[in-house]
Amino acid sequence: MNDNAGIPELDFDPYAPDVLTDPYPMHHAVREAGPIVKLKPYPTVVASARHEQVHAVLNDHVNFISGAGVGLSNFNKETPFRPKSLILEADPPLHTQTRAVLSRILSPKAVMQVRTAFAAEADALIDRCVAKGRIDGIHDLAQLYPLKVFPDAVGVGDEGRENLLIYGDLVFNSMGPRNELLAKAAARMGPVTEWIMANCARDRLRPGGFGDQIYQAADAGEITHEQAPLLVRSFLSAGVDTTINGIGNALFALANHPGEYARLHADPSLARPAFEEALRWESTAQTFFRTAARDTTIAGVPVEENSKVLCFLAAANRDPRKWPDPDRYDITRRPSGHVALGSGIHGCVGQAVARLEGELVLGALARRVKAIEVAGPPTRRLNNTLRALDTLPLELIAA
Ligand code: OVV
Repeated sequence: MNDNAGIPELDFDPYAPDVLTDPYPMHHAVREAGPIVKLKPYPTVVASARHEQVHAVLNDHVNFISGAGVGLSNFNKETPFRPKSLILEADPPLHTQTRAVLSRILSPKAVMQVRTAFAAEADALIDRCVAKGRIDGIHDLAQLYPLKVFPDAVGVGDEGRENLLIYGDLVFNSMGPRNELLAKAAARMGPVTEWIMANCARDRLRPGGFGDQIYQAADAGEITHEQAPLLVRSFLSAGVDTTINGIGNALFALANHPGEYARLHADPSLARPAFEEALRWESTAQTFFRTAARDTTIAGVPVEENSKVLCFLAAANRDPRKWPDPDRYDITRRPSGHVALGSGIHGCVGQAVARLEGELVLGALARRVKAIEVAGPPTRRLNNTLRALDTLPLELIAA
């Protein structure tokens, strides 16, 4: 027994560069130590890497709130690095209102409307990649696609879109500690935040796009006009870096599992489940936090009010208690219940768009490319929250 009511205490720093480079040994150790653990470098945090507890925390928004931040920082004690997101870092009743608007704009039915345009871009981009043969999977494919189709759908102009990459990197780094990664991301920020906020204004957004539809919801009185730009900011924060890395990680999975790629090529209708399994196997958003709103328990273990609760999404997605042979990338697994897109009232509101992008890129690839070969060692872009590649050299063998 110890001071922490018997909670195992481990000496891992999830944000240390070697752990970010290869988080899987830490995931294993945290998962096997117990349903919840403490981490020595972060005494005010309790963490879980098991599916059951991560799922339970995400589905209890009364005890485990988001309004005090969904990163390491506790907004009850520290000032948020930017005005709080009105959906991500909000609780009911505010969250209920804003979520209803974004949820309608990004609904499966609404997303059907952009499918034709998104499919044409995927086909054109894959054609260009096949023509090259040797590509960098990140710069030539995973980055270009979301950076084209998503801002187009939101209705953002063509100029300066690279700012979205810098901003996304910053937002997701800001959910970790004030380490060197955050300092480096913040140093690049200067004009980027201004560019982002300028592009949230109504007169910059194409009429009818996702962004403009937020202002239409304000016209209809569902939200206020003051809230509208911050909700557009959520699109620009969460809509690009996430899908880029989802697609990049899926390419990494397929390139390293030629047998699975062969199955995808033989049956391109497996594109969607192959993307889904990549989300489980190499989860883009590795972690999210909640904050205990009161003294409560997780798995019967007391958790003190105002504790930050670290949910290791990526580890839950490989918990052997939930998944048979969890480290295996299997495109026909159909991993329903994975938490790569969260779960509960805060579950990814853009998931229909994210899945569409993944499906269309992998589908276009499956139809035109017979095999993907790893053409060199990939390099990682370390981020406090995202599992991200910087480069992924690939050779595409045309069908
Ligand atoms: C899911 C997510 C990630 C980052 C930012 C936001 C949301 C936001 O609402 O700004």
